[in-house]
Amino acid sequence: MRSESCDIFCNVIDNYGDIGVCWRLARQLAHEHGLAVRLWVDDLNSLAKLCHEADAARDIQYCRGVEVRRWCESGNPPTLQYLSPNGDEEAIRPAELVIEAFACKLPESYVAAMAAQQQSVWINLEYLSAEDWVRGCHGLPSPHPGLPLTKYFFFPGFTSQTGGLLLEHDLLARRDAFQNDAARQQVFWQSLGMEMPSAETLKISLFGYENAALHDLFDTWASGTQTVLCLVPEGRILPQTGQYFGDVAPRADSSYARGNLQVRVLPFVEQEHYDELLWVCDVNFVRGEDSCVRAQWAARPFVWQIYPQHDAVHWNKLQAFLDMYCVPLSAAVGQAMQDLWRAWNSGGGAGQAWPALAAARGELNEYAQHWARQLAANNLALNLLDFSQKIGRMRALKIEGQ
Ligand code: TRH
Repeated sequence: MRSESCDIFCNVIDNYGDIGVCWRLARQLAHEHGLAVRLWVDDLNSLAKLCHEADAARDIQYCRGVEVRRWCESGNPPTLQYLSPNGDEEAIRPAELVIEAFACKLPESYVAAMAAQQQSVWINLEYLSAEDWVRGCHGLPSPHPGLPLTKYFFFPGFTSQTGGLLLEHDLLARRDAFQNDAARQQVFWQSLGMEMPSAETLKISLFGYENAALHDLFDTWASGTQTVLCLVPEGRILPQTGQYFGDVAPRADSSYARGNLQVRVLPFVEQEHYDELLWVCDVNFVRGEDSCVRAQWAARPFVWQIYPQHDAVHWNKLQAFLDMYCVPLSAAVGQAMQDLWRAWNSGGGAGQAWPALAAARGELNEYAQHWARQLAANNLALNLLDFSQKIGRMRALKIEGQ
């Protein structure tokens, strides 16, 4: 039997990737699979950026069919604040499926309740990586050192030996409908207060962290022969964007121009609407994890700024993805992609690497469609539910056999 209830625990470290993945998964499990989902978040302000109806001041609320709870521990020993929907303190009742996102470490009191009740399948949902070792670790058990409980590692990924990627059941159909509907695209541009750009304008979305490679890329776009419209969502790359145009206080709706480059700063939109930005653009610059996956579903050429880690291990992760993605591409196009991605992530040389990638857009476009179609068969939410069902069955057999 499939699980009917799910607790997802999310510890927001920084940025929007942790909560972005958890919020997307929570909505999908609730909407497409009918689970009663509780999302426990320690920083509700981050969720409110992705879902404007979320109220950072409330301990319990319902947003888009998901029960959202403040993850708060108090007392000695620290105990999860576990309230009934009307606000009364009550005993912890773990869900049938428990997802610990990105090894966020569940509250001890919650783990003790799982051990006592023996009703839950406990999954640690890991970060996405194309590295080889992932397939050997996906699905591995990790027995608790002191309690009769096992946690299972679940790795998202790009091959059938991994847990796949988050994909809403109708996303690709919605993307196609949007991309074939000029009137809807017009509405999108109007919502930004802009006219629909001409077909000759190269439209680029640019979501990124601080990046020393930006000005050099802007120089190339400004001095190029094609008009470039660059849409920059508010965020960490904004100060450098403004700086290029001499603006010390850039903000949503600021617009700039130099040579053939036009730049427009966009407000950070709700998570559901970010896809539309990717769908209207010809090339998408993305970062972290979730926006990178969405760019792959958008099936347009994209450039990934990976989340930088102190020990530089992110370079292995970046290279592993490039190695996997570029295999079927012609040598020249594969090289163009590798060069621009490495330049963009190393903080220099992106302007020089750009023309080769721009020239490769035809092949990259076609391949991006193929890549998305091929990945779509490996759906993370479905895999997660199948996996937890299998673990639940194994546990039931074990209990019966005792
Ligand atoms: O915000 P990020 O840099 O998150 C990162 C990574 O996930 C990284 O792996 C993690 O370790 C670190 O956080 C802590 O990038 P990411 O993953 O793309 O998440 C951004 C989310 O924001 C994604 O769900 C898309 C969403 N988004 C909107 O909802 N509206 C917007 O306007 C934009 C630009 C993004």
